[in-house]
Amino acid sequence: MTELNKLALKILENGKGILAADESTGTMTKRLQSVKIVSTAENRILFRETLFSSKEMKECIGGVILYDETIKQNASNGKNISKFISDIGSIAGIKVDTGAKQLAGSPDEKITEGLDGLRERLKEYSKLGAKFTKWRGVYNISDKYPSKLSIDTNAHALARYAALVQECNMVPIVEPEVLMDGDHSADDCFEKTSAVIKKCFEELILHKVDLSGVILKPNMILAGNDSKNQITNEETAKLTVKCLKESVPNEVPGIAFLSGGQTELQATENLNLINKFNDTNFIMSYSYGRALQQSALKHWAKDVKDIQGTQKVFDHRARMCTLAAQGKWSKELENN
Ligand code: 5MM
Repeated sequence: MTELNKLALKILENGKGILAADESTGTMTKRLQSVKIVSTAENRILFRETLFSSKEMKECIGGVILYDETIKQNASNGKNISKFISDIGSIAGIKVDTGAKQLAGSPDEKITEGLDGLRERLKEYSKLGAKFTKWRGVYNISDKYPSKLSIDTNAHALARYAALVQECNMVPIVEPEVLMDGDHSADDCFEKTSAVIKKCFEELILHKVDLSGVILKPNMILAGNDSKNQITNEETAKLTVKCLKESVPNEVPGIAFLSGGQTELQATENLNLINKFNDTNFIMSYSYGRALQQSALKHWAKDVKDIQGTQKVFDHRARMCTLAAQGKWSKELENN
């Protein structure tokens, strides 16, 4: 067992998942403005520290993905944020891509940037305490998309990223996100997500990435938001497991889903069903942003001094997701 494999397993052990708190300043500003909070560096760290110091962090959250600004900030007790997180018993990670930009040659699609200077930035993040990293490729679905160009270029970038990250002894989270936007069917989502994931692994292998030291962060298989033909949660779970079983090499230790705009409840229920149907060796857990933070953010925005109340809301979400990652969640537990 390699050190990277041990680390990947540790992040996802015992139903633990990942808190994706890596919103770039632009995204975080949108989130804060939606609840009428001014987006200052102080407010951003205040909300995040409120979550990071919650009770369930220790037992439910194996890793926290940070953004460049956050990993350079201190908690209110003066500790560097990575140290603050590791003292709680979780592990700090860092988003290292610099965002999805217009793809030359196919301007309606995106290519994720950030490879230039990455080796040096990784060394800096490692010194700041990061043990794992994240890079997100984004794909949209329509009749002609994702194009071969988008699938190939994003897979290439993800593989170059992952190879550099492992060279720096950190675990790369590989996140190919096929978006929910549109009126496509679940079958389209299945077919296109499968093609995207297969190409990612083809490139990861070509770039000699140790697959046992990688965490995959995919979307679940869902019909598009605007589709009239929505599928049941059971169907989502079965199709998601089938897609991953067919597309992900066995060496990969763990899969941590993104929530992608699902409600907190839907993301939890689907993860629970996925684990009930999971007949693979992969750990199937979560790496949620919105599905872990939404309710807590709304609560906090009503009274930013109500730290305990906000933490209670977050703790419940984290506990429910961890139960779902073990197939032990139920509506009764959710409502108690
Ligand atoms: C938390 O949001 C992350 C990125 O934000 P930017 O677009 O500002 O870079 C995002 O990558 C996130 O980690 C994943 O999409 C999962 O988040 P959700 O909310 O979909 O679970």
